[in-house]
Amino acid sequence: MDSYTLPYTFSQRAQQLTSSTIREILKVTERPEIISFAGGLPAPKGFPIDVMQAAFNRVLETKGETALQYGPTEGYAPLRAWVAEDLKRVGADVSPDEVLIVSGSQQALDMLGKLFIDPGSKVLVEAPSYLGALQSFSLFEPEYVAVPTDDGGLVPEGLTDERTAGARFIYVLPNFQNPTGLTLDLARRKALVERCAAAQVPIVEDDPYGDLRYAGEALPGLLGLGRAAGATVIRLGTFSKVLAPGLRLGYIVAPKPIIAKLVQIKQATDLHTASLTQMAVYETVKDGFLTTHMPMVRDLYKEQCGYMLEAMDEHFPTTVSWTRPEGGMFIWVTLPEHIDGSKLLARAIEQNVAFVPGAPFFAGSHPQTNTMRLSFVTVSEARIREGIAILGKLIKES
Ligand code: N5F
Repeated sequence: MDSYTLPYTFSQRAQQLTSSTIREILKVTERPEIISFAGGLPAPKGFPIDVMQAAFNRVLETKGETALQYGPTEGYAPLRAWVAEDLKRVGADVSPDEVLIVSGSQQALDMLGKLFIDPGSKVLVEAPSYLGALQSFSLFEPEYVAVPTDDGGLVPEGLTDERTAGARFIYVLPNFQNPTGLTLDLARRKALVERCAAAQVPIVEDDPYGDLRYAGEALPGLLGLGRAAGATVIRLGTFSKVLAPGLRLGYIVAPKPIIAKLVQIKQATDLHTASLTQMAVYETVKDGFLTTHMPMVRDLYKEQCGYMLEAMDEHFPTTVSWTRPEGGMFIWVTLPEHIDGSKLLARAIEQNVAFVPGAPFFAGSHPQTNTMRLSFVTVSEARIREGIAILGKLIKES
């Protein structure tokens, strides 16, 4: 945009900002005829609407004045305590005052950018990584350094002294990574936290999908492992994938000095996260609702993932490879080198099928363009099979 032709001037930061590819594709996928494998939109069948309606009602009836009032920036104290207690499941022992409630983990990513990144600051990311995080961090103009990955996800040996020197943090998704669907095994988790402890690089562990495991064994999170190894770990969690993303409710767990700074940043951002939402979610989860609710969601996703993998085995040519996730929402596809995911998307949309091309998930100037991310959670079995058959045909024609 030529800002000098306008009667106002945007900041350089804003001028560099680009739209999220996912959000742009979502505009197209609102058309009902589109079979969308694009957004990581949780299956609405999993939304506990009745339970949440009752919870909102109870909060308004019994604590209405508090729920409709401004609240503390740190968040609703009982919810912070619940989060701290819940983290024992991933092997972490934290106190409630190390928990800050935020308006979705996307807000946490923005706040971490504000906290850690100056123009030119080194930030370590997986290649590929969650494009929404790259979009958040990029506002603060970091210099990204990509850490190599292979079939097992991030390669800890790739954290060489040269890469880690002076890095402000490393951003990692250990479970069913967005976009690859890959999970770091225990040995890699341990090696990662040890290297980061030695190099004094804080770890930002983003784990929205950890509770969506439907195969394999649960592994301890980086928070507990990292603390034991002397690393600084900041963990991001969210209610988006276990309850509903429209709630816009998530949390950050970090050592107290980091929480204190983040509280100042959040004050400047939005004062605090919606009181009513926090209280209703606490009311929903406090007596163990998720332990009965999550198996239903996991079964649903496991089934959906199976349909997509089956259809891919049937329709995709042998020149294409893809990941087989143990949980989460995404399958990552590597096409023959001459096929560009963005061009394939343009042709797929003409045939009413959408996905997210892989390139925007790569920080820096060498994206792997022959890739795409497929989400299997929101579309019915019949439409998964139909959409994958169309994609298979388009790939063969390319
Ligand atoms: O907690 P919330 O809903 O703000 O989740 C943001 C988020 C943070 N970190 C990772 C690794 C994520 O995958 C997400 C959500 N990502 C979805 C996706 O499709 O990649 C949702 C994006 C949907 C949208 O832009 O509408």
